[in-house]
Amino acid sequence: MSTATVAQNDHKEAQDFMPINGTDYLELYVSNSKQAAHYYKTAFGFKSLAYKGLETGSRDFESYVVEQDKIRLVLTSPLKSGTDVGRHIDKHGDGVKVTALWVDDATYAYNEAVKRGAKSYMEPKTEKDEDGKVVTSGIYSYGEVVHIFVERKDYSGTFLPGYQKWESDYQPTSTGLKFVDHMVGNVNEGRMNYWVDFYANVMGFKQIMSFDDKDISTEFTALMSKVMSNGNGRIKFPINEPAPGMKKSQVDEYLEFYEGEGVQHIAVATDDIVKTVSDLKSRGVEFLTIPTTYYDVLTERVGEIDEDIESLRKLGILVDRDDEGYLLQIFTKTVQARPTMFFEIIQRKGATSFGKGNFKALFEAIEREQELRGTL
Ligand code: TYF
Ligand code: FE
Repeated sequence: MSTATVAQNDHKEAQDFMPINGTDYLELYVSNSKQAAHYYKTAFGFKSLAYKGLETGSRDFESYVVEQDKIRLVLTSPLKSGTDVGRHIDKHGDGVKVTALWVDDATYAYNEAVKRGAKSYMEPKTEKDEDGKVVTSGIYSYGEVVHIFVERKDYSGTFLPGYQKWESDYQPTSTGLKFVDHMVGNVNEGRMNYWVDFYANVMGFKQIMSFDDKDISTEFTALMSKVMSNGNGRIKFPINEPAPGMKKSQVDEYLEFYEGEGVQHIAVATDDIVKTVSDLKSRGVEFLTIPTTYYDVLTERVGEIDEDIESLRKLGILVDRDDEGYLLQIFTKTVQARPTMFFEIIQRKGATSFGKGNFKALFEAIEREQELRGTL
């Protein structure tokens, strides 16, 4: 069976034992948080939001928080040697450490998850400042990635207690990025189903899609992927594992260079992908390119769409259709020294799928990058 399957997604939120309102923030451990923050502002159109570091009494770590619409990135670096953050960076390079999930009750979420088998990262703790209180708790996921539950219903501050507002005269205009659509993990060969079961059992997520190595393969490389979603669909976690192929797949390359399992891509939504991608390109963000012959048969493949095909061709934006509508998507090149994490820009026009019709063109584009790196 090589067909993508869409499971029924009609379960009531009331039956969800783990209600999640959305992604609260993503924290990246990086080797230079100050410059990373500048990069996300300048290149991606984020704005300065909050800061903690020496000036706020944080002696060991410095974190810059940037924001664009509902997306918040926390960029953290150590201020001295010998820290666990430093060890994480030494092993993995820059990458996502925390996927924070916005919940109404972080104690309840933690207790439910741990009761169902999650490994504890942080017991529920309450932090207060003049703007109220926040409760956070945390569990481990694949690799060294953790989920932190954030309960902020009694908080009106800028970000979290411990942070001060980051005042900056430099606030680039938005590029139209709105929210995190999905976040993809790469796990070791043979471990995809383990993590699928983890999200089902521990978090109450449902599998909404599955791609096998026949769906996701080129002449040379293959991988498998299953998509887990929470009840309201605001959290979607595809999980990839490498599949045997003639050459080293992108997932193998990731696992080798990240030295373990981790977050492969963060897909961010826009409601005007042509404008967003034009903007990002003009600010220096680099995207994977595909042969322009892709556009010769595009209308034949996906039917009529609202966008001008010539604009899509110029920008290299991909299109795919499912039963519910269509989507437009494009992928950046990897964004740090190691060939590990990248971003996807996605605009959904009804479609709830992930661009299966583009997998071949996309994976061939990735293989061309791997070829240049000598890692294929
Ligand atoms: O998230 C997805 O499933 C799509 C396609 O290594 C994809 O963005 C899947 C695997 C991969 C890169 C992109
Ligand atoms: Fe994706």
